[in-house]
Amino acid sequence: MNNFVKVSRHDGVAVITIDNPPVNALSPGLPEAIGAAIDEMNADPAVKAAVVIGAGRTFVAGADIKEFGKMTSGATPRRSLLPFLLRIEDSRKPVVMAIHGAAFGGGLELAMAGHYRVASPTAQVGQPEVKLGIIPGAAGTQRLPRLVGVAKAVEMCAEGKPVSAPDAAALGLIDRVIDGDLLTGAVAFAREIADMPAPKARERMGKLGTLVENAAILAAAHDAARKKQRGMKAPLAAIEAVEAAITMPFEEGCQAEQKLFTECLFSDQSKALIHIFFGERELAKIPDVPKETPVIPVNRVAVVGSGTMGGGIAMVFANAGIPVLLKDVDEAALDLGMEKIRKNYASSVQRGRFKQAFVDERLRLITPALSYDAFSDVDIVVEAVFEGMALKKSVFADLDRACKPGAILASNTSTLNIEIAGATSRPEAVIGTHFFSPANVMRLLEIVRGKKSSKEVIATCMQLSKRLGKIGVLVGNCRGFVGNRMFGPYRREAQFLVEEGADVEAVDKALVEFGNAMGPLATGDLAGLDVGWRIRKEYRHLEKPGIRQPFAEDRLCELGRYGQKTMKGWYRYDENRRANVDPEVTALVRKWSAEAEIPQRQISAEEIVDRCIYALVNEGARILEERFALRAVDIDIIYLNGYGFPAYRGGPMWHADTVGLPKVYQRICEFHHQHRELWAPAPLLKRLAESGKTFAEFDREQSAAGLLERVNSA
Ligand code: 3H9
Repeated sequence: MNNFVKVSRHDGVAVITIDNPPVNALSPGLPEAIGAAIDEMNADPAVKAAVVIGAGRTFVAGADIKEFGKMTSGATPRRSLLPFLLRIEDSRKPVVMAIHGAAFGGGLELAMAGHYRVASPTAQVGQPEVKLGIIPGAAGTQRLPRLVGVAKAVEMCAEGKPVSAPDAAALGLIDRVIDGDLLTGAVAFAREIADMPAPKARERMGKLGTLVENAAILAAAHDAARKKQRGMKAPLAAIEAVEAAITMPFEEGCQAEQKLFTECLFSDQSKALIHIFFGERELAKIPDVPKETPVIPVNRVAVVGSGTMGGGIAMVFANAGIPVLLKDVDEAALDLGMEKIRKNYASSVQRGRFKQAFVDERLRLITPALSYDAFSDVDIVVEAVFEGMALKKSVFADLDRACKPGAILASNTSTLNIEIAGATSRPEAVIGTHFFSPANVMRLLEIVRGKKSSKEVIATCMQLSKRLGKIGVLVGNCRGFVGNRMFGPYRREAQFLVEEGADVEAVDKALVEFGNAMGPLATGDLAGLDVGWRIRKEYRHLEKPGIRQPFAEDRLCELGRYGQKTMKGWYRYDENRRANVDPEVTALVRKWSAEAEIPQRQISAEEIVDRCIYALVNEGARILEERFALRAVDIDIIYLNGYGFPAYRGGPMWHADTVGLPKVYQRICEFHHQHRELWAPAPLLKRLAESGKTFAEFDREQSAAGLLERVNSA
């Protein structure tokens, strides 16, 4: 035994406590220690049963994910948990698994090797491996269907969603939910069953059924996986592994699972998703804003502007249980805003996302306001009025007067410089909180650091993002911040491609096949082509003369084709918002291109993807070097959560690493040669490519050398 496991005795019951902070992951040496403790318990005549419990905040969060990278790179040999789990299941004396916090992945597989499972009411169990691009690899796909039936096992293994302890009890996965002290309850339970036979999950057959009986379940699971997790291999592998539980004896089923697990583990998809898992946990680490930075308590908030964004943001706060004032300039605008919020909630109830009682309570938390009178009470205000510097500055001057000292003044601006701080007497309290549309759905929140934003204000917003169920990423204050600054070149290339002869739907199709949630042109139609058009008009003076600019979208806007809102944009929309190819657009663009003397040619799907995706990568590399993002992985997370980039490709920067930076750099050089200035390779990309390094290595080196300076707020 070793430091991972402690054994104590409680009146004939051995208590085996797993202690591997922070989440009791099954690091090398830990399973061996549990196995040894079980052997010891079996050899001790004074002991009749064992309880296995986790120290600290959780039972076992699964295999140690850090080990996977070492295994796939060949640094450490592949380890199997299966023999240890069999050793537990074959114990002569019963083993009770006592679960609090989470029993996830290998943690649930460990629990299922025990003879009984008890849990705290708040505990959760699950097989979330698919979210890491893998499948359960320690007989989870074989024991779970034996305990809960094929339908639930397929759902849990292919979708990865956790199940609460009471639900798991109803499924037969948990034998007793214990109110009060878990250890006391688990020891009492162990005494109750000590003299009974120890049931083995692997021998249970009652819930499995035949392949014919399960055919419809498996077919539906395949369909759902292809639709909801498009492009991902692990969900399909998980279904195949559960199917093996039906068609093969346990041992053979385990072998089939092992084969699928190994294929998934060594895939690029798994490496990408593991990169994101650790990246999401890195986000909170801001070099000059340490964990201990004090935060401002947020109990009441206000939102200025009840349009689509403002209303959505008010819902985000209400959904988190925070009372919110929603202000607009006149009764009519406010009524419209509140009506939209009610409609949004009603459709959530209809779709089964929320219960009516929850919605009623949330609506009570939103108080409409026509003046700033009640603003003296709020801890943070989010301004979400129309984009336009003059208006924003005047709102901030009003807020400065109306809000109490110490209140945070945040702007939801998406592109304007947050130097609106200058309109207030408290620039340290001013910050950007860039929500993505629809705000109540999208997880991303760019937190924009102003030149003078204080550390407390930054720490508060980062913490608040978690409370709101968002992924907060700290970014610097440049035009477009990180996400939209990169989106500009990406959509620019999409337009250029159409102007050079590609069909509108061919551009979108190539990027959807790459894995993006939507194509760039259809995305423009959804967001409203007029939004970018207005911004471009405001910034036209910044464009360098003589450099090619896309024209098609501006011309479409001049014709009143703003996208879905006018039923016409790049596509023509029917009353169900279905996009149809519009020959009129094709003819118009061809005519405009001829007038501009742009040579027309056949363009391959490969070129479409390279032009659009490498435009993201090149701009991302500039942002990184200019320190408007702290890490390459921060950029990746922004793209996954705000722009529908496929998670299994790990984000644009990780995707470039996977393709190989020399290859990406070379392609960008070709585009530079063909298309000139706009494609000048980013110096950082050039350096990394020439020295054989990756963005991930750049992140690691910066972090190890303490070079992660604060994000650029210039
Ligand atoms: C698996 O089990 C495969 C099996 O089938 C067996 C195959 C043979 N490993 O999330 P938090 C770290 S695959 C290593 O902020 P929370 C995390 O990086 C695994 N490290 O806490 C962070 O480190 P740091 C299947 C892990 O309270 C710290 O712990 N299991 C692991 O918000 C705190 O994490 C999963 O996918 C791990 N398994 O949430 C579960 N888990 O402080 C993954 C966490 O240095 N984990 N860390 O940044 C979770 O879902 C959440 O961590 C959990 C706690 C809900 C447990």
